[in-house]
Amino acid sequence: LDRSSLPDNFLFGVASSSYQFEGSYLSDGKGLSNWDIHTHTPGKVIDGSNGDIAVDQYNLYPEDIDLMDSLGVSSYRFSISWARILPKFGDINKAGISYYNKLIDSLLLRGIQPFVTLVHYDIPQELEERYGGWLSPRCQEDFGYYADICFKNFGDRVKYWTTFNEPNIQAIKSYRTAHNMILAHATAVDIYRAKYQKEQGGNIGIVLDCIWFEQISNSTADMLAADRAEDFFLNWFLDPIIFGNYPAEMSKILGSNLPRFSRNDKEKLKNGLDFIGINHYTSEYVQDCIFSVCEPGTGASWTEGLARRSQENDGVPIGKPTDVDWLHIYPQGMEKMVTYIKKRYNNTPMIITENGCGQLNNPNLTIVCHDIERVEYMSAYWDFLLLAMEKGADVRGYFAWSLLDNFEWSYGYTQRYGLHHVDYTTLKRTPKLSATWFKEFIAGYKVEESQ
Ligand code: GCO
Repeated sequence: LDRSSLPDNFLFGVASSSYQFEGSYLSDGKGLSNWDIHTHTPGKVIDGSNGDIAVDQYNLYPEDIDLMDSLGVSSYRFSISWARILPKFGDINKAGISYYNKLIDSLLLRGIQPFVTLVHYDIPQELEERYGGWLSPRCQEDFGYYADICFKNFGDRVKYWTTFNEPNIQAIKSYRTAHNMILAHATAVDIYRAKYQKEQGGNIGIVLDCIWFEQISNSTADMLAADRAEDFFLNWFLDPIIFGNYPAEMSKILGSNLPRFSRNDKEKLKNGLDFIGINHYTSEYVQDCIFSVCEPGTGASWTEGLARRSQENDGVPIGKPTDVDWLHIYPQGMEKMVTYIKKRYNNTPMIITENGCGQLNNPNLTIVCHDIERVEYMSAYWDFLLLAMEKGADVRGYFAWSLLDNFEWSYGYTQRYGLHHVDYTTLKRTPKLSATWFKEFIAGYKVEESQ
C-alpha cells in the first residue's frame, strides 16, 4: 500500500441507516414510515422480522459512539428518519430533533464528524398514502420542506449532507420515480445553497449504488453494451444532476418512455452536487443483446439498455462468491469504478460511502467474529482504491458498511455486515476481527500523517 497518496482530512468512517439501526419505531412521537408498514406485511421479509427494535441505536448510541472512538474513525454516516422529525405533515416533533441533536453533539465531542443522509429508503407512510410517495411530483416540495428543517436545525454542526441513498436501487423499476427523486434532490440542494451553505460551510451530495459493469468480451459491441449498462444504472441519476439531462443513449433507446426535463428543470439541475457518494460492493459482466430479447422501456431490468447483465461468464463467476448471492469479490472493480466516474464527471470529489461484505447468520459467535473473508475483502478493495487515487482520483473518504450487524431489508437478520457482531437477543456488541483490522489500518495512516 502506498499510504502517501491520501489527502489531509481524509474521512475514515463507518456507515448505518435509521431504519436498519434505530428501532424505537413508535417512541417519543415518531410517526410510521413506509418501511414500518412494509415489514409488518406478511411475506415481505424472509425471516418475518422487522426494524421495530433493530439494533436499538436510539437508546444505545452512547455505547456505539464508544465503539467508533475505539476504531479511531473520523466520521459516522447515519440517516435521519423523516417520520421521526415530521410524524404528521407540517408538525415538527421536538423529541425527534432532540434525538439527532444528542447524537450529533456526542459524536462531535469525540471528534467524529456527522455525515448525514436525508433519506435512506424510509419515508413517512403518510406520504405514500396521500399521493404514492416518490411516484408523485408532489414529493419534491415536501422533501424540500423536510430538508430545510434538517439544514436549519443541524447544519451548524453537520458539514456533510446527502439527499438520497441509492435512489437508483429504490427507483429501479420506475423512470417516473427516478425523475421525481432527481428533481427533489435539486430542490433540496437549491434550498441548501440559497439559505445555508455559505453561512454553515458544508457540502452536499447524493449516494448512488455503483456496480462496475465489465464487458464480457473485447468486442466493441460488448464495450458499448457495458457503457449502456452504466447509463441505465448510474449515469441515469448522475448525468441529470451534474450535466442537466439524461444520458443521450438512454433517451435514444427509451424515447417517450423516459420523462423529460423542462428548460427550467435543466438549469436547476446542473452542477447539483459538491461530491459523489459511491456505494461499491460488486461487479457484473455485460453482454450486448438485441432489441427483441431486451424489451426496453419496461423498467431498469436485468437486460435493460440492450445490455445483458450477469454474474458469470461461461459458468465462471466474475469474482470469488460470498455468502450473499449478488456479492462477488472483484476488488479490481473498485479502481475501475472510481476511475470511470472520475473521467466521466471531471474528477468531481468522490467519497466511498459504503463498501463491505455480508456473512450468513451463524449461531456460533466465535465463527462469526473470525471474519477473515471480510478482512480480505476490505484490504483488497483498499489496494485498488489506492491505485485509483495514485492515478489522480479525488477520493475524500471511505466508509465501511457497517459499524454493526443490522436489519438487512428483505433479508431481515439473516445476513451480517457488521465490523461488530450483534446478539439480537441481548443486543450485546462484540468486535469481529475486521474491527481490529480496520482500527489498525486507520491507525497506520494516522501515524504516517504525524511523522
Ligand atoms: C443498500 C444500503 C444498505 C445495505 C448494504 C448491504 O445498499 O441497500 O445502502 O442499507 O444494508 O448495502 O446490502
